[in-house]
Amino acid sequence: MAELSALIFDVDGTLADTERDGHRVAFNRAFADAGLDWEWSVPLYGELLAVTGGKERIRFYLDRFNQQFQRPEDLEGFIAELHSSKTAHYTRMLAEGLIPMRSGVRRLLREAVDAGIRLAIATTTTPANVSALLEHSLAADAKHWFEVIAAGDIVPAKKPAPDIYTWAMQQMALKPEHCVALEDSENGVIAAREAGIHSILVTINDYTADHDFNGAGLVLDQLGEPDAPFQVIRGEVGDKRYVDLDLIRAFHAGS
Ligand code: XBP
Ligand code: MG
Repeated sequence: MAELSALIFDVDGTLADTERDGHRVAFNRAFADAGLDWEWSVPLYGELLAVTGGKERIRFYLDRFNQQFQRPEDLEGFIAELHSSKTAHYTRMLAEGLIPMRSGVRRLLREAVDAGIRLAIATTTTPANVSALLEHSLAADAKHWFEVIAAGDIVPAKKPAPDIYTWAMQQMALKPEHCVALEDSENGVIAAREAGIHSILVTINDYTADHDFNGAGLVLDQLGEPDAPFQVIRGEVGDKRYVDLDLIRAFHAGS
């Protein structure tokens, strides 16, 4: 049986609930700054989340929901500028401490670090967003807990393409059977699975609760804490009430 060597974490929706009150608000602020009357409501943003990557999402919005917009000649440059303004807004919100980590995340990460389990991040979001989230919502030195931070445009094809997971595992010289992936969305599960990872643990959130998680062995509402247990949506947890390394090892061994 393959040994468990590493946990690979998605960021948005998994480490923290960043989308509705973070990314979405930052996009809207960037639009307002640019003099655009675009407003991404909570339900519209749910539809836009079908496409990962902020620049890709803006383009999807124009293609699908705002076809009447007069596109500038350099649409790519226009989107890139809007997106960099969005990143500035988003990282400022993180620096203000507005987005907490999800339940159980800090505890599990600390336990993994102490046990010598290797940690990585595989996300489609911009690297600056990951650094800001880790620093302001986790710990000043949290970036160093992770051996590899695979993020954003480091690979051209974003999730559900497997590339970001494949890249992270290559950097660590690790085979997929030694990894557990932690995700919150269908696109993330497809990406991890296509990269060859069999042990995929999902913690859902409001935007992803209805996704198809057939590719994941364990689906929970949250990692949980001793005084705030998880609810099991799919999978076997024995008598566990929150996710710790014991449970992750048992899950990995059985998948
Ligand atoms: C995250 C995303 C990202 C963020 C925005 O998906 O889709 O696009 O919403 O980030 P996942 P940027 O959790 O599957 O990695 O604007 O920096 O692209
Ligand atoms: Mg996610």
